[in-house]
Amino acid sequence: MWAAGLVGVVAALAGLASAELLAGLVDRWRSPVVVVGDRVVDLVPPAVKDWAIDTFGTSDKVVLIAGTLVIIAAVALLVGVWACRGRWTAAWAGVGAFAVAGAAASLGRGSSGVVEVAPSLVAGAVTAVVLRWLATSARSAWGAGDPTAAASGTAALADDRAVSMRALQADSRRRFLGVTAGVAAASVAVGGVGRWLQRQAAVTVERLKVVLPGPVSPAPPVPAGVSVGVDGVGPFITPTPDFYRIDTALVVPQVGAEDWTLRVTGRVDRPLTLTYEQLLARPMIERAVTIACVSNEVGGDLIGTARWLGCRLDDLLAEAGVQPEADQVVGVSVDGFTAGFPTAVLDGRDALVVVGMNGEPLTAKHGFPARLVVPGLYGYVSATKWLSEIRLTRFDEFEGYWIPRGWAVEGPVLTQSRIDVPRAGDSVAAGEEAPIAGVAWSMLGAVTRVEVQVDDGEWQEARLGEAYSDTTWRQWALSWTPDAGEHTLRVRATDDAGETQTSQVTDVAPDGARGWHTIRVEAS
Ligand SMILES: Nc1nc2c(c(=O)[nH]1)N[C@H]1C(S)=C(S)[C@@H](COP(=O)(O)O)O[C@H]1N2
Ligand SMILES: [Mo]
Repeated sequence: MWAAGLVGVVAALAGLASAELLAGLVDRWRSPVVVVGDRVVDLVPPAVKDWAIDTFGTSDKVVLIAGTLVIIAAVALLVGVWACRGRWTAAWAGVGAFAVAGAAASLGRGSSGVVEVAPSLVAGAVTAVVLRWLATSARSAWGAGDPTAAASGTAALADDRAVSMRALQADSRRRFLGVTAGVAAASVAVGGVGRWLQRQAAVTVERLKVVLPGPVSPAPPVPAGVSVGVDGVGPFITPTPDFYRIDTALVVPQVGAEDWTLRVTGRVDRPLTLTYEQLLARPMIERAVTIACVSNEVGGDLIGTARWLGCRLDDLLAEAGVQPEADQVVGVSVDGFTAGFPTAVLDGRDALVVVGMNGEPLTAKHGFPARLVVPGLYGYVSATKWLSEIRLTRFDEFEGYWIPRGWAVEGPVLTQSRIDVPRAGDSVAAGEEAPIAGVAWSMLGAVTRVEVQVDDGEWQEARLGEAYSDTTWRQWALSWTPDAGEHTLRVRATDDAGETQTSQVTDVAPDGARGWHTIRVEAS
């Protein structure tokens, strides 16, 4: 009996898993279990619905799906028994009824056409094939064509024949169990992948539906003059698809905005909870800000500039009422990551609870639905993505994620400059004019001078692109006519406080890389 039941349940599992996978792969296709659940919700009398909501509260959907699965499992048991007894007509009818029910349900509510029945029909077909296969294997393992009849048949057989028969059957039972376990495990894996893909798609669709409010204070337009017009020096605003991504997440968290909230907690007079809608309703400002990773090597590309849309963090915290003993603002992510910076950093600079990046809702990779961006600080102490909580605390009571792992408690972005053109190892034409160009940043002051040294010559002042703001990088370029041979190029920036970058190279840990970006090129 148990083997027959197992056959039915595992066959149903395989069918449902294939449907989940299809629903994950094709946006318009939906999981049969979910569509059936939807139809039940549509068809059930209001009184029953009210009772369900009263009894199960917000878990009513979970209960509904669980209930659907229990019914499927019960019928699957029965179908398995029929199949193992060779009552194929009944078995096929059972499988068919479910495929048809799923198909019919998928034609209901918001259907966009007849192809939507595909997951249910495929589920039915896969179930049928697996059922046939496992039932046949079970029948040969249990002999007498009927595993539901337990061992009575074999026990009746006398002497030697019975013994060898039993050995043979023990063997094929092991094989049956192995195959069944394999099919079950594969189904769970396939179904899991399908659910995961569906979740991704759901958040993508939700994100596409978001209409961002306009900013009460837009970012000043980017003048053409910010660009030095050299090919190979990136655009001043980094396109989102090219923007560096750094985080500890193995898979990008898919956070839906619908049931997401942002809480302001800890050492505040009035803890706050905002829904996504409430967050969007706050006055939004837009600012172009360059953000960088502390792990950016000298010359590295873990830096980018975007137009960030968000509400002011200082306003939000003022509303919550930061208590005087709080000295740290900690962003907490839904994935458990934390990053903290001094409350003193909120000195009027445009620290934002960001919802938009370059005119669109944040992408999942960059923190949808919301993240922090604090000009002047490395991401690891400030730029929490998939933000769920802003916690006011003290440095002597809380350390952000990277601090116990050996990184500095405070992470102001160091002044740096980078040569983008030519690239290290490039060969350039000797005797022809070629530009040397790149970007430089000083995140709270301004870059006032960039100098380039060719081999051991004099430092030459580069032409600077127009300054945009003191929280964005600045492009620079110098024209150069190389002699034939190998050359070493170096760059250094000076900020408005008169500080020139140190030549002393340091590792990225614990507080960011120092030193001059130096490359070698060949002119011939
Ligand atoms: N939830 C979460 N947020 C995070 C991180 C993380 O690991 N998890 N990494 C931070 C670091 S180290 C950096 S440099 C920035 C990078 O932001 P980006 O991926 O949007 O460029 O995100 C910050 N926010
Ligand atoms: Mo970082």
